[in-house]
Amino acid sequence: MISKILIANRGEIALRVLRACKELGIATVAVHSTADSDAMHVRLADESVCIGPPPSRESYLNIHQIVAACEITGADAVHPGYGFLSENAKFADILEAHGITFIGPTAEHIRLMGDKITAKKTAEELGIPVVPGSDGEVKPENALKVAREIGFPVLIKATAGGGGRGMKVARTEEDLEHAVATARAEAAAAFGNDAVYMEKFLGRPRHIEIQIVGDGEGNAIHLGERDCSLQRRHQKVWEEANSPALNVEQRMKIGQVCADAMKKMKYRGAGTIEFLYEDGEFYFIEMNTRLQVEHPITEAITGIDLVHEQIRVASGGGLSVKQEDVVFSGHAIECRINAEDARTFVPSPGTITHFHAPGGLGVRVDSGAYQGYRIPPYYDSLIGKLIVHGRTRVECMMRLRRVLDEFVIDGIKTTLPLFQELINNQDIANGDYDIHWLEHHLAATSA
Ligand code: MV4
Repeated sequence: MISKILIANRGEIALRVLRACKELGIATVAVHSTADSDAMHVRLADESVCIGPPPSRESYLNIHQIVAACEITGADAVHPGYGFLSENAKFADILEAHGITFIGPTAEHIRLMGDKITAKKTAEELGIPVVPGSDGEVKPENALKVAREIGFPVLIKATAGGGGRGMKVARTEEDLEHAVATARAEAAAAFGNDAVYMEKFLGRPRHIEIQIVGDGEGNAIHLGERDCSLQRRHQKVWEEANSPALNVEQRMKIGQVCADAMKKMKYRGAGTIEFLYEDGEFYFIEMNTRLQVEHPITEAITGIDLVHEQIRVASGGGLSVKQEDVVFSGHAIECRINAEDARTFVPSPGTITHFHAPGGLGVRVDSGAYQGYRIPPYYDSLIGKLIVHGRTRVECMMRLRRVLDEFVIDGIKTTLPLFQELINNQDIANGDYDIHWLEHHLAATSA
């Protein structure tokens, strides 16, 4: 049984995990860089350890410091949150070697899904629909043959990539050689690995992801989908559960395909299986072996605390709920509040002079920010998440409109004005958008 959890993260997710630990009566250890000494989760944790100077590689990514903090405090488990070391297989291995429970999947499964080619092959073997494409790595000398078999347009992707980095589209045979060479060069520069693979390019898909949880022993459930299509430069901005594009039959079918796949894998912990969705078809693109930023909208429509599930499973306690007991109720939307200009997205660190979070039925604000909090410039710009739930999408949107008017964050620029624009947009009201909609909207409406 886990008695003390070290939270190897910062910001809103560190606070979120801390809250789940406290509810379970588990002691908490916060770690922080010198830039985060005044962070909310540090104040609320039972213990805290400074693990280094502000740069992430010297603090939140410093495995030695985090293991040392476990030794000093006697933490017997680590929750990695998302980002940082959350999908670092070596970190998982090192913790296990020290007899410290990594609250997440096995290092083997992290590695398997971290390589985009093995991830795709595994998905296909497990019966998950994938994008038509090459059977593994594509070399320049066989790129044309493979592209002709797939059919143009094709997309070249970095094997070690993810999150959209190092992707190149080739629309015709004339584009191909240059696209492959550029993708390989960018992959080598970004990931130290120039291997690329090829897929049929989908032009106007939605980005739909399925939440799963497995107990590591062959049980697994799905908790429905999240539509994350409203993105800018691969940064999600607004996410919804359910997707406006899916009906119940589609939801249950793709959800069960994913749950069955996770049973076969004996997957342990929370995970998200990412799809592109176009013309009624799902195409696997990646699997994330961690908790995601947008997990609260799934919690809102199912009533299930995903961090509780992660901790239960890591303790060997199994899943708290059977698939037949999972009930989807209502609709939820998450707006990511970044310390950025709402139009240019230029980061806006600084001190918050006024912070008034909204409330009421169906309103959740996950944030470590507070009046007087100084936002450090060293980390990503996410300062909080606004999650709104309603019995229907219409009720959820009505509530979101009221909440956006109520939310006050002064002293820095934030993305709140962007959501006040989106909540009044007809395409958004109709749920009529794909992965390119937001960038097209921003370009079309910029001065
Ligand atoms: C694609 C695609 C179109 N066709 N694959 C971007 C990051 C990574 N998750 C995979 N991505 C894409 N893969 C094929 N075969 C379009 C994208 C893509 C995208 C995917 C999801 C959400 C936003 C996106 C923005 C640009 C491109």
